[in-house]
Amino acid sequence: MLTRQLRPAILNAFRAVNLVLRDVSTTGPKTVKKSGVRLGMASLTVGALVGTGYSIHQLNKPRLHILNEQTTIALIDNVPQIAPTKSFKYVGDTSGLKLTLFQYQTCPFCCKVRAFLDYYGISYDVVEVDPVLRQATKWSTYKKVPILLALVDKEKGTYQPLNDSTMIISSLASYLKDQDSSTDNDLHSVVKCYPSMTYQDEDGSVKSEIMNKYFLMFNNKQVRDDVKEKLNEERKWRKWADDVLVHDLSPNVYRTKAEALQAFNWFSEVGEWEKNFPSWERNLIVYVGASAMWLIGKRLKKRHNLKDDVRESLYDHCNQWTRAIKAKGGEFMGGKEPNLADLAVFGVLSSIEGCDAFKDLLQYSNIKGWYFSMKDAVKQHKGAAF
Ligand SMILES: N[C@@H](CCC(=O)N[C@@H](CS)C(=O)NCC(=O)O)C(=O)O
Repeated sequence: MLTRQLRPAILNAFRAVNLVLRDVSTTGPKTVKKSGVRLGMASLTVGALVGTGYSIHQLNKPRLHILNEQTTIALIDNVPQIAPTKSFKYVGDTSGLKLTLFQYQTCPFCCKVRAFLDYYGISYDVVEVDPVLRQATKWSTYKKVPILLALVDKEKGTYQPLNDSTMIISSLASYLKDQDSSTDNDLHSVVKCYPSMTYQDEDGSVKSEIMNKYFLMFNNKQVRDDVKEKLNEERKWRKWADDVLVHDLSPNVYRTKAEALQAFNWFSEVGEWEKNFPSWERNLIVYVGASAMWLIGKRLKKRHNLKDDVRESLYDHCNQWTRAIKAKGGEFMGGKEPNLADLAVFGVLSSIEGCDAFKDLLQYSNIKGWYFSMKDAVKQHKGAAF
């Protein structure tokens, strides 16, 4: 969960370390090296604090929306060949898709996409992105993860990039739904149904919003009223996962300094940072990241109106979710089988599985039964049958 608030803090610290390394390598006598290291350490601390302060200031600024235009994510043919960090191949995959997911292993939005792909048994490659330098996604103008690349023309080497977890899931679900029908169906046509609308933030930076992203596309087919009702509910809870549940995560996993450090060590373990990044960089992300996120977590708690004891907000929201499932009488929100809302909520929660907050959540809320049924369904690719 390395968010946009954390990047400036780590980047400042990263620059400070570069300064240290430069000083040490370009100066001769020991005394000069020592002062270089001291200067670097001071810069690292100041850099991290300035970055954190700036990030907190950014959090408090109101957003200004000015609509500009609508654009579709274009097809591209100039993606550099990046070796995948991992590959997941499912024997029964009949989707015909060739996908590469650019991700951070514990980003809740990336976890949502993986939950979807794993549940439906769709094969994919993973490229683990360095959260500080983000070298692996430099080819894209989109500055976040997840990004999913779908190969649409093998001969020409043309790819369809998909940005934003919800848009990725909606477009793939819409595309796959029509696979067995006679309708002429290609991924780029589906993507055209999810145009981006750009607007300007107060600081002048251009941001974008993806339209229709919670909607599935039915290619002009008639949808029965009872199905429409189910789709409305699915959409409502998918949005709830993004707008409500996800905001419980940071204040909970970074609640104390010790928990923040524990969380970052777990991110490092599952993201294999020791293998993927140099150890000084891994340590920098862990220690500066944990301190910065501990501070930022407190601001996020206020911003999202979480209870004084942030655990209570997490338990309340998870109990709200399980109550809604119980009221419908099924095992999942989707009934006997999970729907896209189940997969979204599961994906979001799975991103904190190794954190203390998750252990507490299992113990003090009603989520455990549903969560492990979901985990089982995803692990066994139960959706592949549909
Ligand atoms: N709405 C997006 C949010 C994606 C997002 O915020 N991702 C974070 C990581 S959890 C990110 O990439 N932040 C920018 C950064 O780390 O530099 C989605 O659903 O995919």
